[in-house]
Amino acid sequence: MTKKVIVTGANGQDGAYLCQSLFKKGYEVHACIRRGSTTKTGRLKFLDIIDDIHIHQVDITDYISVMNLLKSIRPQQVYNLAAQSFVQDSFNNPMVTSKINLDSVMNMLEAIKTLEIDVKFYQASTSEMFGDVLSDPQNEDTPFNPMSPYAISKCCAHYLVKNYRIAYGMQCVSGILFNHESELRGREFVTRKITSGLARLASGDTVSIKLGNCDSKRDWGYAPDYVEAMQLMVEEKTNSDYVVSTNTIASVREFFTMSALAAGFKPVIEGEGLNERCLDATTNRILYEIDKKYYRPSDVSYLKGDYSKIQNDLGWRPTHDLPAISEKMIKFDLKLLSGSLSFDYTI
Ligand code: NAP
Ligand code: F7E
Repeated sequence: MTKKVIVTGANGQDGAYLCQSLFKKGYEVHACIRRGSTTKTGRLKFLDIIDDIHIHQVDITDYISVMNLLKSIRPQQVYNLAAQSFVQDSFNNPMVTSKINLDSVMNMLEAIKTLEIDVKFYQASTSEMFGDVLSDPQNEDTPFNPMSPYAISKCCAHYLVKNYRIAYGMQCVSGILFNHESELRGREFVTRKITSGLARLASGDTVSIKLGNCDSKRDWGYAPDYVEAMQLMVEEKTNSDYVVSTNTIASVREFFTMSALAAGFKPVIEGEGLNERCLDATTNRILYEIDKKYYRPSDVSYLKGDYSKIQNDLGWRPTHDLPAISEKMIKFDLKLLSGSLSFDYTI
């Protein structure tokens, strides 16, 4: 029998890759998208799967809508990826962030319990929950120390999933995923902001990129690898949470430098603090400058994962290192600017 799967946040970076991967494996994919004046399906269209999956416009912050969705589809698996996922925005909009990131999880779990559906539920937890880290590297036993409304909403959702598993024996797991990027990454996140900005500069534009905290270090992986990890977690018989990471780190500055080299620049960094900037040694043009508006009220300075558990239990490991990811993103952004490729995830 064909397995039915619901994916929320289906037109996000991970949602789109996940829908594509699930469809290719023969699942009946029900893609859940938020209602708006226009339906945003840009990534699903780009991956050429829009006609292969079922699209549902549902407000997952509304319990009745979630009940109706689950009742009508009766899926075997639910991947809950919808979120206000931009950490910086969570400081400006903490209530909206909590509503989507926590209430929707409560709605899903409560509806599954009430309907008594035999379903495996996946929650998109995050390395941001480790926050100001309390041990290094971070694994499944590392205590949380969240530093933003986003991270706090995700911690609450994480504990909620754990509680439904313990209290009601429900099949629900959380993947604690470290940062993962790709050609389909949103432009507000620093990696894509950098690669799209560098492509713009390489194509002749002269306005420098403005960045915030370049000392920040992250464990960056490749999104298509990470959606495979999600599926392994959902397919496994025991209900266990897993860290998904690459076990390597780079600073924002290091990511910028490798991306600038991939775009054909010769980056030279000078100055410190707010006076830091990066020049191209060949043309003397400014590639980036610091703008304090991109600093966060409280930032996470360092995250490094340990993926031993998922490697040992489920055989998962990352297939892309950061220079390879950066090069893919730069090439993609250069193609978009030259017009040889067309993609707009905002529609
Ligand atoms: P993303 O690209 O921002 O996608 C999030 C999706 O959620 C978008 O499609 C968005 O819809 C949807 N959404 C936002 N508000 C909604 C609402 N009120 N109702 C319904 N849908 C809503 O994020 P991502 O990178 O794919 O991440 C997927 C999930 O993993 C998120 O839960 C994120 O918090 C979590 N996560 C991400 C990372 C990472 O590094 N990428 C790491 C750990 C955890 P629109 O398209 O309409 O805006
Ligand atoms: O920031 C610094 C910024 O916004 C990374 C989400 O997917 O991963 C993501 O959250 C770092 C931060 O990602 C700029 O201060 C410097 O320290 O790309 P980001 P994030 O906050 O790590 C986690 C795992 C998630 O769960 C989230 O959903 O880069 N930084 N200058 C900047 N960041 C941005 N966005 N823009 C800058 O100009």
